Amino acid sequence: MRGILMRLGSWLATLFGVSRAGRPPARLGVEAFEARENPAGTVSVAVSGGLLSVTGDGLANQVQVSRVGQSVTVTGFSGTSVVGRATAAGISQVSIALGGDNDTLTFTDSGTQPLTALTVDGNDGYDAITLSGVLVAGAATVRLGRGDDTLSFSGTARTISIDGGTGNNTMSVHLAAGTVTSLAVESAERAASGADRVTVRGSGAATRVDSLTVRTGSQNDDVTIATLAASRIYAHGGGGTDDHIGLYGISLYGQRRVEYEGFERVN
Ligand SMILES: [Ca+2]
Ligand SMILES: [Ca+2]
Repeated sequence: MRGILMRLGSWLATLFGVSRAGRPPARLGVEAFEARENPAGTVSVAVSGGLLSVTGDGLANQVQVSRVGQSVTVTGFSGTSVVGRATAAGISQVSIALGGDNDTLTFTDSGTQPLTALTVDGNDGYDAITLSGVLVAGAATVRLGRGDDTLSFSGTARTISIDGGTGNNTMSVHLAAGTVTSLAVESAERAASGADRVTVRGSGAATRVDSLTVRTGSQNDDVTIATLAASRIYAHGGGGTDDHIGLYGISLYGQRRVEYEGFERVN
């Protein structure tokens, strides 16, 4: 096998040399060059005041963003390069946009003071996004864009807005203790909205959500809301013929309203 591969490589090299000397080489040569040069693209880091912005490109970026104290470090993996300041101090707000293609983001928040805001845009492509230990005094906003995306969110924020966009999305929210005034997990109500799996799980009665909204759009979706205290819960399964919702271990305060519609199966 190894011999065959070596002969194949030698044959390709010969072919490549011949075509360079004669006609322009085919796309094969160009693609191979790009793959070696920049296999997973570039993320750019910019700092303006206390705002740190991380911007991916149209390639499949793999990036980790870590916050310790008020210092944030951006690291690229698997060939993703970081342009700009890899580490910045005095950061109070983080905005991450991954651009197109299938991106992987891990944001690990070990800050002692909450961020004022966190925004994450997955954009097009099948993105895998993990936001761990999030601590935000204002709005945490996540938009997954098109594609079959996976989001895992843990932590808390004053308001949390998650837009799954289209595609078959898996969105898991694990809330820490604390009060969330508004949590919304929504997917577009379109034919291509996709089958979604949404899980919102709290840390018991210490997790209080004043308003919790889940809308999963068309196709068959699965929603679980568990282990938290809420004033108002509203869920809409959208279209689909086999939508499921499970409500477990929920205590109510304030408005004490739980409403759901568009689900064929309820637990
Ligand atoms: Ca990208
Ligand atoms: Ca996406």
